[in-house]
Amino acid sequence: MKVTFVYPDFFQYPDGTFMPEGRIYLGVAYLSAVLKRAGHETALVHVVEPPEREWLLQRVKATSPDLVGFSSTTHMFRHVARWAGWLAAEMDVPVACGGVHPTIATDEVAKTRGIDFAVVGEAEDTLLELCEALISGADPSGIAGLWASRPDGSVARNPARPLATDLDSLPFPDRSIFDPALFCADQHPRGTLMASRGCPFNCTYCSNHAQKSVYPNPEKYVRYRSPGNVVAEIEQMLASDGAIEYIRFDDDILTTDRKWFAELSALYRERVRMPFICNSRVNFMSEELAGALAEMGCEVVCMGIESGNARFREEVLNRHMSDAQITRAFAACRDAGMKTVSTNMFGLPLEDTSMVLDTIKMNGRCHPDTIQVSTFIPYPGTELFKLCEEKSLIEGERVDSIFAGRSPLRPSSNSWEDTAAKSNFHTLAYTYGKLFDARPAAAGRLGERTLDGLLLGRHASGARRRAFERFAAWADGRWQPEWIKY
Ligand code: B12
Ligand code: SF4
Repeated sequence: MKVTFVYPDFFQYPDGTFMPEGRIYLGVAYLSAVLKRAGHETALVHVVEPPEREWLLQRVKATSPDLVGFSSTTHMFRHVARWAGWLAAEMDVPVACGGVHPTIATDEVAKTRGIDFAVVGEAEDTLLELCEALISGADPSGIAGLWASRPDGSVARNPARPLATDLDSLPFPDRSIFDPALFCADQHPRGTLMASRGCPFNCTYCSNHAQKSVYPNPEKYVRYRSPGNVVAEIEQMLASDGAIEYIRFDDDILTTDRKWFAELSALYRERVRMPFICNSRVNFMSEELAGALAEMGCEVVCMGIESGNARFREEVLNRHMSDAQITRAFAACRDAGMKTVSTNMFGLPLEDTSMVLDTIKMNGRCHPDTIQVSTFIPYPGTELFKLCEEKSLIEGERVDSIFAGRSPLRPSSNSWEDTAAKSNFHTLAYTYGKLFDARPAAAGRLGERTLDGLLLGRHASGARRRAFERFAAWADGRWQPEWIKY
């Protein structure tokens, strides 16, 4: 059987233009590997910019598929839904859709015209079973993890199958279906892989807890491959792609299990010895771990700050970490010689301008080399989505990216101060950073209070606004380090 995957891979800038991503996506690469191992054929239509109808139809038809498989995040689903309609009007081929969005919003996907099967959760076994049923002519509507549209318009809803726990039994991802000609520049020197699956935390804005909740064995959500299996995949990747200059571990947190990480680290040092980038979490970071990461070859660590307001983090975001833990984690990485990236959100529900400023100032204290700032988007099935619904905050359409500068939420403030804080996030964070380090410290504190006062002060708004704009024009880019890739 021939399965053609269609993978949308672009995001939108604030001005409405689209940026092609053009990256390897392991979800589809794993599925392709499992299908090929079972004797099936696969193809990929890698969609790196919003396509014309004819372009997409021609590409899919050219692969002569027996099954088309769309992959979709929440952001991409409005595109995928439209494309599935195009296919339904032109082709007589069964269509499945899997990925994060079908996992957490299965009902919406299953009801979409042109989608015959919505696939819940990790799908290596589900997709294989679906292919076998389609070949043998068996009724697929009872396959675990599959929501199947019946001819009478009803939907057969089969809960997710238990999480597979032996990740070593999976073949290495099939990267060969990706055409390097479509890669963005960042992808070429980067060897991307995942050494584990899942995250033990339940941050209320992140789709992890919603994804975890669909499985009958959620306690098994965090799983590790054996270090030998991970290193063997890296060796295979390096042997087949001479352009790779560094490794990117895409695991949500690479450092959750100390013992496993120590074994991986020893093997990586012995057999790979290549610089790498990974994600960690401040509550795992210590001087000791930072030293171990640096020694292993880690050059960049990405960690979430998300909100600089301690109470909000604790009570609304379910992120249990103190301000001191955050600053110490960034300092530990820096002292060990690694670069750091902080990830942050604004536009969170119940967030006011002073809380945006808390996040900015926390970045000032942490001195990350690169500060990623995104707009909060509520994902279906998450706790924060429920809160947004309870408070009737959702009023707009879904957007294609967390970097589009838009959100479907009613803005918590329309004041110039709020807009100014958000649009000058980097300038402010790096300026506060300078003030926190200033000597004498009293001069720094005076500068901090002055800057706070421009955005939060009670004095007449017009004069403050003019003063802020003068400051922002002067400080823009002044202290900002070069943007690092992560
Ligand atoms: C690598 C990664 C990326 C890559 C690849 C994108 C992608 N499609 O996942 C890049 C860098 C491009 C990326 C970009 C973005 N990402 Co990202 N990313 C990840 C990350 C860290 C790993 C994904 C991965 O490879 N997982 C491993 C594979 C094996 O698991 P999987 O993806 O779930 O795939 C399995 C199933 O879903 C299913 N499946 C998947 N596709 C298909 C297709 C078919 C036909 C079938 C049957 C089944 C199926 O089978 C797969 C194998 O078991 C995840 C977090 C995570 N831990 O999953 C976030 C994650 C997917 N990203 C997220 C976000 C928000 C983004 C961005 C929006 C950020 C932005 N730029 O604005 C963009 C959006 C990109 C887009 N086109 O929509 C969110 C998505 C939330 C949501 N509800 O949509 C996630 C879940 C992070 C989070 N925890 O919130 N991301
Ligand atoms: S720690 Fe990161 S990946 Fe894990 S639940 Fe929180 S935001 Fe998601």
